[in-house]
Amino acid sequence: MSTNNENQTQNPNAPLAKRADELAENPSPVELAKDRGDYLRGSIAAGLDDDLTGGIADDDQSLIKFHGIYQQDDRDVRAERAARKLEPLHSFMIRLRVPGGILSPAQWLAADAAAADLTSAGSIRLTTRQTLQFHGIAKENIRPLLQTCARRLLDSIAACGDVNRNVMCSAHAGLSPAHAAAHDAAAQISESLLPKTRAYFEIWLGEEKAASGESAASFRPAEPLYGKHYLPRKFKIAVAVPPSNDVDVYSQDIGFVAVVRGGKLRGFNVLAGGGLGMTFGARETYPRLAEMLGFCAPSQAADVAWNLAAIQRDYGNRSDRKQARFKYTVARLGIDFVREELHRRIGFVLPPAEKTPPFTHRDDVLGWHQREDGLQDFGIFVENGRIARGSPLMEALRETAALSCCDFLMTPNQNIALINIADRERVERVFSRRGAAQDFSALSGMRKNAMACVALPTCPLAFAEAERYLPTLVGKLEEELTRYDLRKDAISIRMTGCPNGCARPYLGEIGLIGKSPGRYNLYLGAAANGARLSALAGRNMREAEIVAFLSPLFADYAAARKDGEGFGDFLVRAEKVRAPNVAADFHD
Ligand code: SRM
Ligand code: SF4
Repeated sequence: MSTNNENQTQNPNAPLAKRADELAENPSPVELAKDRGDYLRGSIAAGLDDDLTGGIADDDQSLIKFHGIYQQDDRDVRAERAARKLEPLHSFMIRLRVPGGILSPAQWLAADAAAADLTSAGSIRLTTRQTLQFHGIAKENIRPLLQTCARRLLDSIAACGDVNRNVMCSAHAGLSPAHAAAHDAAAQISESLLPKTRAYFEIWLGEEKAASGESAASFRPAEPLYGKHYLPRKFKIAVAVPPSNDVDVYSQDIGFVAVVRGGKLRGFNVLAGGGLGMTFGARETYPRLAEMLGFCAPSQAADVAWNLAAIQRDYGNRSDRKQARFKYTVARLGIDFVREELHRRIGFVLPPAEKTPPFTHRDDVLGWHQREDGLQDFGIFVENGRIARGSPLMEALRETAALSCCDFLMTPNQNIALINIADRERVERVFSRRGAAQDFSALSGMRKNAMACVALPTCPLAFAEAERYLPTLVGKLEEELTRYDLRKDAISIRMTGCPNGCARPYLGEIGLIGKSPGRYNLYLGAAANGARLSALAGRNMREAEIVAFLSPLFADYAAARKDGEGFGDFLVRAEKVRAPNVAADFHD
């Protein structure tokens, strides 16, 4: 596997950061909030009872993220409310933790009820990390919502915050025993890296706090991995099963690539140091692909992940949050140093990576798929992951869940698949009765491979629209694609409202990053299989400029591509764009 990160890292013997139970020098404000937070409690519980405001205190806004919750406000009405001297229209977003993305029918029904009864948005938003979010939750509804979920063994622990986030795993878990074993490994990794504090259970589920609390050292189970200050920054892990790279394994802090022999999971090639976020105008921030560390057995995966997270805990930057992700730690220390440090901590040496089939695609199987074990899966296209209140899809999913005839798999492409179906006709009847049957052949290849982040109106960091606008732009581009007979081609397009990279746009063959309302930077040339980042091709472009820029490239692609060559790969081969050689080149 060759990526544009090779030869990138050196070992400048950077000084050790403080351990997580000590306070860093020049700690960032979030480090101070964690320090004061008493293992993620802060004054969250008291803030919930304060009905003078719809929001919560500053420190608690940092701590509540570790519980999978964000304070937000409706940006569509922010200016109007400010003019009327009202506080912003606060509400909360909750993101569930669903390792590998699979929900039982009862869990789907719980999520559906929570969205319908306890949120103003009424929608379920599937995310790019195989889980779901609820938007528009009033402060007083957070507890009831989390309790509704808990009754079906669902939680939002560590879905956000400076901890290991939702662990992803290649979609279609039911495809083979190797896929199932990979899912088990993802679940074990998730479990082993979960925070141990009881704060979530006390604040949201009414568990009584132990008399002396966790802050009394003698009673404290404490946080064996995270310590008092948790990780310096969010931390992300995915398990990929080649030839599918639907999880975008190179973009993860740690990536596990399944090695399958004779239909059985033999182990994983382990990658470290990927991540996508950057800040405009800050060259020292950049997207970066993960580098290879070596091979481990399935039973070693959780230990390897735990110890890599511990290396980040001890060496990561706790002063500057823009330099705090593991990718910068790996770039600063060098991958060889990280490997040696890992070996020292786990007490054995990872053998070299093993050969795996190349990654060939990242898209989902839409429509019906007959499996070898006789069961069927049904992949459903969900535009940008939004399942709207009262939509035919929402109704059909609810009715199917009530039949208890399948499981629900949320994919890394913001889609959903009903899996493990024995009776196809039963599901088809529901979808057709509810008007939710989809004609997948009518969808263009680009639309099926489009992803947009949430952006406006809820995301406080958005400079431009994404989810609400990408479908319109795709419509305009489809007209150009049709002219060159490319309508069916699977060209990936990904849009975000800011450079943080939530829809993994730097790995889209076409990436659009919001600069300001209606204007986007254009990135081109990422590999179709996700192993190469894209490069900046245009700045501050409006819709007409984007379409005019891409149309001749579509014409060239149609005329001169090789058999099976992806759009991004063609652009690089034909020297229409220069892909960055190393991540630090990204801005040039
Ligand atoms: Fe993200 C922050 C939404 C996947 C990089 N992301 C946010 C916040 C929470 C805004 C905030 O901090 O207040 C967004 C909430 C919007 C809203 O109103 O719902 C948000 N991120 C999302 C989701 C929902 C996008 C989507 O449309 O699906 C994804 C939820 C994933 C999940 O289920 O856990 C989501 N975010 C990602 C990804 C992709 C991935 O993980 O595979 C990335 C790039 C990969 C990476 O982390 O390097 C990503 N989000 C960020 C960053 C930049 C991090 C960085 O290293 O600089 C931020 C901002 C931050 O952390 O400071 C951010
Ligand atoms: Fe918000 Fe930016 Fe993430 Fe989009 S990419 S959801 S605008 S943080």
